[in-house]
Amino acid sequence: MKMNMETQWSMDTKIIHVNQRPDIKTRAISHSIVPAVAYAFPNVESAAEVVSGKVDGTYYGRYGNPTLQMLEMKIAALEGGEAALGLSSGMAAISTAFLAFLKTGDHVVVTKDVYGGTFNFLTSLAPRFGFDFDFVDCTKVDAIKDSIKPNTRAVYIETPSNPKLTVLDICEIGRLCKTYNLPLIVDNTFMSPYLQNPLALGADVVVHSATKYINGHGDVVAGFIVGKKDVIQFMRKKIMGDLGQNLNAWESSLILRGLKTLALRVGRHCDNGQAVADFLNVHPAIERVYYPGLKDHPQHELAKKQMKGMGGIVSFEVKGGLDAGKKFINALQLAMISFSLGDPETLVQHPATMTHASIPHHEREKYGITDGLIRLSVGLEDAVDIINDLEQALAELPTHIR
Ligand code: LCS
Repeated sequence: MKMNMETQWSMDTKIIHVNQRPDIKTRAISHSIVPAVAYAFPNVESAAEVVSGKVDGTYYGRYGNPTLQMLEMKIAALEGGEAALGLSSGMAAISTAFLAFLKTGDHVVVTKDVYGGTFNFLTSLAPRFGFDFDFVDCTKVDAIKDSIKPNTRAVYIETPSNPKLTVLDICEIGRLCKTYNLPLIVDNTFMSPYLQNPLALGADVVVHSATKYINGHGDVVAGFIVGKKDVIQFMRKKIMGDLGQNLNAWESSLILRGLKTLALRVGRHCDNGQAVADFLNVHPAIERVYYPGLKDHPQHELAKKQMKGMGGIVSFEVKGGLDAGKKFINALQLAMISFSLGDPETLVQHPATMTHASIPHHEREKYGITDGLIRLSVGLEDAVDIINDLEQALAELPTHIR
């Protein structure tokens, strides 16, 4: 009997081929876009089977479409999960994951290093839905243990974190969660499924902003949740479907196209990220650099164990604080001042006034998001050009700090 080669495919091959076959009718190799909202059934019984989830299929655009379905199957396979749910944004994925596990009176432990939008959701919306949360230093597993209450229903982490690149031990936190029977939810946006697979390390649910590396071209806002089939089905039917945060076929198609080059893009992001971090780390005008690929990063050894590469995000502080930081950012010529990350273009931003501005100043300081912190999403350009741009902008700073 012939061996099934698919089970032996490497990640690079899977990214291109997994769960994606030529169209049966047209033999087209690239996916087709099916924007239909409604689907016809041969009889009432078969419609009921699809609606109830007994049989896989599409029946109404708010719950999915065939183009998205192909993409969901790919994302599930790349993350090593049973099923995936595509949604209209990363925040839709994150809020759906919280709402699926938490109801009035419940509590969730959340890493203190989270994306500003996640912080915002918890601090502004969670109280209105009646569930409680604690932001905890999840680099210390004992701190997580101490914060678990009788009404705790989930643990939520982001690793590496935005924007400080704190790396958390998914295996260790996963083990703790198992002993307390709590689901562990991991935001894997900074890594993409190419560099880290939290489910294999002991997490129960993975969330992504696909707006970033998964699509990778800065032209789609989207999110994914990956986990067990019954959990994903509940989220699709009872949360996403009711809130109406579906992802349409056009955008699914763009992501399917962007995804094909994930391995190549992420590999280049990692190479460029390391080159930029190495350059900044020894530059006299730089106070400190946050990048897991640097030997002096506090979780460098863990990062090497848990991640296939160090990613393309480098955060740092220039000497001279806020004023010098702003002067430096404004002097950049290639890097563009922008909110997003994971795009082909190198993007720079100032978390205290941009992505994390919704977090009050005293809270930001507590989490190490200082006013002088700068985040660079290192793009796909030639590393030499990126570094030359940084160098010329640093040369604009007053001589006493460089
Ligand atoms: N998770 C992480 C780690 C993120 O960085 C973001 C967005 C999200 C979730 C939310 O995804 P979205 O809804 O935007 O698809 N991060 C952004 C950032 O750092 N700048 O602008 C958006």
